[in-house]
Amino acid sequence: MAVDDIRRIRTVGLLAEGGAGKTSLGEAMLYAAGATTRQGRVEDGSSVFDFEPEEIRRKITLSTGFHSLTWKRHHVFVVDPPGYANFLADTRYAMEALGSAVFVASPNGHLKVESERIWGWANDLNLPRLVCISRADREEGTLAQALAEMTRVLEAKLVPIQVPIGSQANFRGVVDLLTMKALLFQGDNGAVQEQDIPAEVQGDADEYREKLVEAVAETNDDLLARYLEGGEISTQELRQGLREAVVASSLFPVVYVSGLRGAGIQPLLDAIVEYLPSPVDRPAVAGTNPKTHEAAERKPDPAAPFSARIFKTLESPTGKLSVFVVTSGKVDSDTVVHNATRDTKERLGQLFHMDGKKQVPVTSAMAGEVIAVTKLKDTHTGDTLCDEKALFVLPPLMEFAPVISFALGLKSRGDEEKIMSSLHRLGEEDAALKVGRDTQNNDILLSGAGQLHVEVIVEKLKRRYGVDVELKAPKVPYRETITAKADAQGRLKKQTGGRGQFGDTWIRIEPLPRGKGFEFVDEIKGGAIPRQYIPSVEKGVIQALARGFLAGYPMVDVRVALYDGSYHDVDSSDLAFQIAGSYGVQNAIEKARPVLLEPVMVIEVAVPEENIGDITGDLNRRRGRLLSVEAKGHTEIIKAAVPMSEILTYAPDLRSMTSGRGTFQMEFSHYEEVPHHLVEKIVQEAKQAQAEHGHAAH
Ligand SMILES: Nc1nc2c(ncn2[C@@H]2O[C@H](COP(=O)(O)OP(=O)(O)O)[C@@H](O)[C@H]2O)c(=O)[nH]1
Ligand SMILES: [Mg+2]
Repeated sequence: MAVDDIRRIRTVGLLAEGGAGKTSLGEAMLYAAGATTRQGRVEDGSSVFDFEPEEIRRKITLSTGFHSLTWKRHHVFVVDPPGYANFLADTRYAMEALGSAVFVASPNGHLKVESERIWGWANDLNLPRLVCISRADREEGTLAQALAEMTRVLEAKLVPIQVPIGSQANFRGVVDLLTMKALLFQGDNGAVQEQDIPAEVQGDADEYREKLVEAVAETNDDLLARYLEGGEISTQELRQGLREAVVASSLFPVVYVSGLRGAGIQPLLDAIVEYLPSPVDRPAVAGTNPKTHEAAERKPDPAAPFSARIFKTLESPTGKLSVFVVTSGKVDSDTVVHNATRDTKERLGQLFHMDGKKQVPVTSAMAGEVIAVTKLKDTHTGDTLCDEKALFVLPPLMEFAPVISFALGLKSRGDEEKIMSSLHRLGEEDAALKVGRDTQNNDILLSGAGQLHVEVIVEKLKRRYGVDVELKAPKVPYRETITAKADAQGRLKKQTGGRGQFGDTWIRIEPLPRGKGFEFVDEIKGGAIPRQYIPSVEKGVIQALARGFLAGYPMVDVRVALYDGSYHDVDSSDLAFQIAGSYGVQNAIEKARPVLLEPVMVIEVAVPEENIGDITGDLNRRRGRLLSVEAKGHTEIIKAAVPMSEILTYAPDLRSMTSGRGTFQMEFSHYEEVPHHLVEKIVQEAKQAQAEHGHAAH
């Protein structure tokens, strides 16, 4: 359906940790609004949001889904992002497109760390939110418990606008605290029938009505004065005051549903159109002028110059699909726009709304609309598109550093080019995927947000591009260095038949501070080695350092000085001096007490406070060094420096230690010497790997 009145647009995300019931709720909303003819289910793979085979197989959302619905002449863009930690980059980017959200929680109010993180992002983005308690047909918990728990963790002003009638199997309706009427569930499409409030919930209803009036009055001076003087506040004034408070993100109304059963969905849709903002209720967005770098802003007003953010890229049967939300102004199909991030022109062809995997053509779009276009030339996730005559660029999207790397085992060498190009295409739609190379054996390294993430990438490689790879154990990029200064001779003298080979070098090696890499110093005086052979020596030295000494890992943080040597008029050559240089440095290293270095990560673990003892104890056993422990609400944030080798497969361990409630992120910090008692094992393993590698090559 074309959208004509911007005040009737809602761009709503379903937000929460994985498993909260977002996708099921989205399906119930579509069905209740008549956008679908039957309610799709995650469990049987019939959800229009989770249509990718990798999602259906796992029964979880891996990538944001989209669908529109129409409710009471409003056009609602429903955005359904993932909630699991491995896929939160997609969630964050989708949130940049939203105008508001429905935050999904459970009847006991317990929130996992992902939910807290997402709530925090919603605060950063200033997103108005309804809190929707779902799964009320199945799970235990009273309204008072849910409120207490969520208020404690989120530190937000939650205010029920409904109280539930019955719970679990007996959950059969809600009291609407604005009309003070019971709404009893009818059928499976979210419909309700209005009745008088049953006696059993009258007490709750009166109590929460009073709290609602008070909460709204507190946000509005006029209403507050009247409330304190005991004056009457009409239901109309209450609605108006509530809407303003919600739009300003100062109150978060709480409602009850069962997504799976479709119970209470029509009142939820009513609340979405009544209380959540339209694009014009949202503040201007801040950015800059890419030419002058001056601060600029754009109002979400159809009359403002056009600007839009690409927040997602995906592959579809019709080619690359770029998804953007219009941040200001209006745009038509077949328009030339400016890519302000890359300073290039881009032609938008046909504009589409997305209904699951279906694309619905539209002729134009205005602020708040979620739009897909195909086959953009050089436009990528995060880019800003704008009017050619009114340049404007939005700030870059949040970066997500990878936390785990796997080497890829190829079924055949010839596949390599195909793998790289396939990975490049997957990288287009997945900002958390990074591709690199192992410096030791040139293996392709796949890095991502966690093991599950990388496994999903491998599945997509196979399904979409027919590329079959296996994941090798995660790799630790060890390094080598020396701890003492030493010097040695490196000499090559060969006399085989005709012309001989001669090169002679004296080399000194000394340690440099961590992170300094490599320095080569030429201290040759009086032509002991002719000028033209000095770069040859350096080349030989570099090659020898790259091959390592103890376990074949690159040697770093050394200064190598060439201070003497000799040559032969006929037998000296570039190659002879390369070899002599490499001999010299190897001989010197042997005397310079070489050691192994290992990468150390800084990890930040967020866990419920009751787990803190287990987590710090476990980090200790992993040779971790505690840096800080900080309470954030009822979550503890533990920061520690831990050797990478000890924390390669942390995700499943953390999951089992915290019953799935902990999350972590980590990044590389620095290199440190491997403790003596561990060196031998690493050296043995490296030698074995090299031997196998060598055999494989034959
Ligand atoms: N009984 C019941 N189960 C639900 C409800 N909502 C979701 N579920 C189930 O909870 C699981 C996770 O739901 P899903 O919608 O995929 O959650 P998401 O990860 O937040 O999108 C699925 O097995 C659903 O069938 C509900 O309202 N009632
Ligand atoms: Mg989902």
